[in-house]
Amino acid sequence: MAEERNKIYFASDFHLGVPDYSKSRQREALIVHWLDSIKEDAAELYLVGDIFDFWFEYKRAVPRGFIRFLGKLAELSDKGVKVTMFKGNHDMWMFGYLTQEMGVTIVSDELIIDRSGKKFYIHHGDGLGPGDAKYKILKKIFRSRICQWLFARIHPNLGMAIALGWSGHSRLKNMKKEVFLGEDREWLVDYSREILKKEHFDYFIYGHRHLPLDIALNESSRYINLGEWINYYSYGVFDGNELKLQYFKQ
Ligand SMILES: [Mn+2]
Repeated sequence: MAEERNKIYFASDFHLGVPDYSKSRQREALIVHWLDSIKEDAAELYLVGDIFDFWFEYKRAVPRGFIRFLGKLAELSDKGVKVTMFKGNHDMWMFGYLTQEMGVTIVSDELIIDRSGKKFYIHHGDGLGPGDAKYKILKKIFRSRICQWLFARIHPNLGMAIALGWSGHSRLKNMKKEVFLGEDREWLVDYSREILKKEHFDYFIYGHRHLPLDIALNESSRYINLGEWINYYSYGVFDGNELKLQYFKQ
């Protein structure tokens, strides 16, 4: 008999596709093992953005690759795991293909959920808090329907090449381990504290920072950053009682 599905899993920033095909395939294999290890006890799975280093859904075509990951995700969904994916700054162009194919829920910005009496605020983490004015403008362009429509008019051989070149700008940065700036300089900590002034959340969960972090904001609220799967293989698991940051080892 299958175990009871009573756990909620969170992970982000797989950046599938970089730094090259073979390294990405190795990472994909590891992710598939992780998904295999959680598929019996997971009630829900939240993939909190930048799962693909670049993803764009054309009306009748999608990017090549990632078939083992997508197949495993479909298997979990078919088994009854509720799968939710967030748009990250690298893969915000998910328009309904994954929903149609495997019932994945796509979240554009923040998602607020209540589970077992705990309140969760979940967001990829891009464009939040003070600073980063350049990206905030870019995000408006990336998210604009007309710009997306225009991009989709470019032949995919060229459009994908441009986009992969662009996303490759941050490739080197993405491969390196991020450094903790201190609680007072971590902008997502700042952003969470601002929200807390108005509304209570037990957990603030983000990706984007590429650094696994678990910081107490006050006696009943925590900031969790899910890290990434290039150096850390970190993920969050909520068992109905507490949320823990863990590290997958094969
Ligand atoms: Mn990222």
